[in-house]
Amino acid sequence: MQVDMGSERPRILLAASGSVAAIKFGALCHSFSEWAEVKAVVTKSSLHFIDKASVPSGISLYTDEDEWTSWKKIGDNVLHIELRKWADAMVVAPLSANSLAKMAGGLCDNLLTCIIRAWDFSKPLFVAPAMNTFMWNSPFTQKHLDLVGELGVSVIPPITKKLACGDYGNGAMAEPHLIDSTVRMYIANSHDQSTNTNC
Ligand code: PCO
Repeated sequence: MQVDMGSERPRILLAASGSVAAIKFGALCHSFSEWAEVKAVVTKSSLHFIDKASVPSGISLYTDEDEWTSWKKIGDNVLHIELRKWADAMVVAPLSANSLAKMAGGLCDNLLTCIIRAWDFSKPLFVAPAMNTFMWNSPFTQKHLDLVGELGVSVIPPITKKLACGDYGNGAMAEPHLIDSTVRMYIANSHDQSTNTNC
């Protein structure tokens, strides 16, 4: 059955941070662009793993460099604020251990974390963590997840499989189709609730 989300496609900001799972970012962009208007934000470390050619050509891809090359004088738009205003929802996939820690502490030292620091938490923010099992099982992780959970961030949990280093364990990013369907269903349900006046 087709999901009716109204005539306008939702505006989704897709972001990648520096985990090996960023190799799947292109696939994620393809999936989301089938039903949403997508803009992409990538960190410097994520670019180590992302093949830019895998991102559909219709999707604007923003990096830290774009933040300040687009600003010249007082009154000019600031990119992280413009993207925060533009998006109906944000999805960080993969979310690395480092970016999770920064999020939990409110640090903002790159385009991605500046958007999160300025985020309007009345809009959905999803994260799909990805890291080695030892990092996932570290007590830091639960503390950081609790902090971002209190802010209203939704976590799409990692899965157990073979990791980048050859270890087998929990910490692999959820599959792109699951991230896509989780976000899509959430947005379709929110749309249904806001348009259903009979109950
Ligand atoms: C370091 N980090 C990781 C990142 C999480 N791993 C994954 C998967 C990939 C292969 O399917 C790498 C995408 O294992 O999301 O492995 C580990 S030492």
